[in-house]
Amino acid sequence: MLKTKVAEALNSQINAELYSSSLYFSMESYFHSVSLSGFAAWMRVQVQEELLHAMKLYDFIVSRGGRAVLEAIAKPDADWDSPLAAFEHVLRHEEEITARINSLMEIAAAEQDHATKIFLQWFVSEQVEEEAAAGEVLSKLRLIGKDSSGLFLLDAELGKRIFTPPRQQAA
Ligand code: OFO
Repeated sequence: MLKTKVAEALNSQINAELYSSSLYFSMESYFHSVSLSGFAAWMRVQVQEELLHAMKLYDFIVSRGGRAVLEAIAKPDADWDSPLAAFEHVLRHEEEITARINSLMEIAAAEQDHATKIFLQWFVSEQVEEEAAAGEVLSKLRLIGKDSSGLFLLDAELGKRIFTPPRQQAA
């Protein structure tokens, strides 16, 4: 059975993951509005991954006899000054999520909840990948600068990203 502090922290993380999903859905719409369909496709995969993160938390809470409680999701930004500004936001956001996962891990450790610590290890590793993926696109955008042909090449590259369905992911 989950202790109250751990259950509350896990529930709060469901909300954070749903917000991440909403933020990236909003970015997908922004990229469509500036005719960068590859960036938009990259964001759609990100939306799906964030929903998966929320569902993993939900399933874990339920499997431990807890009750998943859903709350209102904050309204995400709708516009960014440039693709660079959007990806600066992505990296900043992922760093905030990493900090949240780390503090969740500390709560689980303080409560001596070893099962939750093991479960959260997947999120710790995932955050390394999330920050690396955002950082890579951000670095390329900085190199590209105002070169529109570079931007279109990156758009084509990002458009190749595909979502790996949950059953094929190492969980
Ligand atoms: Fe982007 O990793 Fe979840 O929130």
